[in-house]
Amino acid sequence: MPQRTLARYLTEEQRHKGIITGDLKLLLEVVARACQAISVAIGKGALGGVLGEAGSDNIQGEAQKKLDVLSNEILLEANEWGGHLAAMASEEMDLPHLVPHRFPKGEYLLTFDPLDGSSNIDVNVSIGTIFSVLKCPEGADLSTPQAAEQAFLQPGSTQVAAGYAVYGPTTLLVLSVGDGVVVFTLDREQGQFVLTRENVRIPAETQEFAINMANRRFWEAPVQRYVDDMVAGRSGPLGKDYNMRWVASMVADVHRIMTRGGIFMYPMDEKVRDKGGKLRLMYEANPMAFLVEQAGGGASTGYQRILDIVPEHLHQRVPVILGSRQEVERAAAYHAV
Ligand code: AHM
Ligand code: MG
Repeated sequence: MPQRTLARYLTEEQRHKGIITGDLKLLLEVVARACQAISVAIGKGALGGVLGEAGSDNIQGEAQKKLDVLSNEILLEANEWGGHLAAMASEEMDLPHLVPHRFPKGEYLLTFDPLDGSSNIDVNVSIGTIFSVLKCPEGADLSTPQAAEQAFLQPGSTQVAAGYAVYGPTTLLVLSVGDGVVVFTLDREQGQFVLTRENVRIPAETQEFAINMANRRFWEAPVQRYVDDMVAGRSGPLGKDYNMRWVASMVADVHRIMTRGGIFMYPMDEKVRDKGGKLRLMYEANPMAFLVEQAGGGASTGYQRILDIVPEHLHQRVPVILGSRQEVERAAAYHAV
């Protein structure tokens, strides 16, 4: 049986199913190659001089790590010359990055969190890259980076593809082009992603939750009640025992849910209320919500479906509750009373 590489999977989605265009295929192959390059840099660790602080802050006021900056540069350089993109936006850049005039422009927009789970870089715990692909609206004003922001402000339901790479014991690429979720494993010797899981389905029910419990006193009342009821276990109102996991890399926590189910929450809390939440809509919540829904799960703020949110700005933040469908519905029900 020949191996189904990423290139082959994408060709089939294009040629047989007509789901993706040639340009989207090229875009996804380029993103995958960039993730491979990031994986190589991470693998070198201290030997490659990639650990530690970069000595700068990003637009969110967070200290950038060397790997945040390097991963951002790798993704920008890989994607700007191929002719498949109109513009890119990233957690690490204040404004969109326009494709330089010397290169042709394409019809897609790419957003990314180049290195998710930055606090885990220096402790050798799984980290990742998250990305989202949108169509650039006809006639969008791309004359300046400031003007270009408007083109990105589309609800997550319009995404044409989304994915993440997890740099863990193995490097994985998890992808959806709106035709279910597939997982590729990086074959380090061959230097290519090989399809290793198809038709990913998140079990509808779960007994595992992921949340930063240290923030309990800052949460809103519905989340406090819900988590208290989970912790109460079999003798509480939910009538079952739960287990808790928190990697503190969204990619790793979501990937566990893609593998065996669970519910992930970064709810609104008092510390982040003025920012709208902790996680970013355009390049964290939306791509993950798209993937989770494509795998049969749910994704909500507690009050509304994440993919329905009409973004107001590029670096907007939102509360995130996602994973096993029935559990996400239960969490939303706590918000409704
Ligand atoms: P980052 O994009 O700067 O790495 O921040 C996002 C991360 C998520 O990966 C993770 O779910 C969360 O922030 C961890 O937050 P906490 O430090 O409160 O555990
Ligand atoms: Mg992140």
